[in-house]
Amino acid sequence: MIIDILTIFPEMVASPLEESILGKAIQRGLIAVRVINVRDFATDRHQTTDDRPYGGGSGMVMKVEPLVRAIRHARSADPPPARVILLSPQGRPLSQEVAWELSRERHLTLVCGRYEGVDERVRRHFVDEEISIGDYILTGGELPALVVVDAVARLLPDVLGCSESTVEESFADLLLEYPQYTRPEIFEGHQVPEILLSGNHAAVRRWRRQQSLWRTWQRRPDLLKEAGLSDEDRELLAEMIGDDGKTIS
Ligand code: 9WO
Repeated sequence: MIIDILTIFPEMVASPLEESILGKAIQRGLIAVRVINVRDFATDRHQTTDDRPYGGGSGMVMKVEPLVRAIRHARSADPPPARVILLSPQGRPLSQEVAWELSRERHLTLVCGRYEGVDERVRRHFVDEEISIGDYILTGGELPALVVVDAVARLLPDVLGCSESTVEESFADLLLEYPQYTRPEIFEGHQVPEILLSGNHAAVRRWRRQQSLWRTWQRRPDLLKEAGLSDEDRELLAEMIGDDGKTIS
C-alpha cells in the first residue's frame, strides 16, 4: 500500500514513521509512505503557502495553488490514490471500521491543513473526503494523518507478527480490552488475579471476555449496542451486573 502525506512540515511526520512496527513495515516494503512537502509546489519565489482571508479577520488561510499542485502530483501516481483525504475536524469520524475500509485500498493520499484553515475550494473540488480523529482543534492535520497511517498499517497483511496478531482481537474489536498483567506476581502488595495463574485456559478465556464486556458496559455503553453480543456474552455480563440478562440490548 502507498500512503502520501502532504504537509508543509515534513520533519513533523518523519520520525514516527521510522520507529517500531510502522518503521519495520516500511523497511519490509509492506507499506510505502511518501512525505510530500507542499511548499515545493508553491508558485512564487518566496514559496508562500498561506495568505490573508478574504473578508478580513485574524489568522491566515492555506493557499489553494500549492495544495492543488501537490494533490495533482499525488494523483499522477500509478495506481492513482483511491481517495484523497483531508484531515479535518469537520470530517467523518475515524473508527476501527473506517480503518478497515481504508486498509483495503492500494493508494491513499492524506492532506494536512495548517494555519487557521484551508481555502474552501480545496475541500470542495480537489479532495474526495474529510476524516476527523476527534472533536478537538489541533495546530494542523499532521498528527491526525499519522494516526490514520498507524491505524491502517497495523491491519495490513503481515505487518503485525503473530504475537501481536489481530485475529484474536478482531473478534473483540468493538469491545474494550480486558485487564492484562505480567511479572511480578505481587507488586507493592497488588496481586495478579488468581485465575490468570490457574493454568485453566478455558476459565481464563471466559474471565477475559467477561472483563471486556463489564468494562465496556461501565465505560462505553454506546459500544455495546454495536458489538453484537452472543447469548453467552449476555450471561457473562448479567453475572457481573446482577441482572437477569434480558435487559441488555
Ligand atoms: C481553528 C479555529 C478557530 C476558531 C474556531 C474554529 C476553528 N477551527 C479551526 C481549525 O479547524 N483550524 C485547523 C487546524 C485548520 C487546518 C488544520 N488544523 C486542524 C486539523 N486542527 N485540527 C485538525 C484535525 C484534523 C482531524 N481530526 C481532528 C482534528
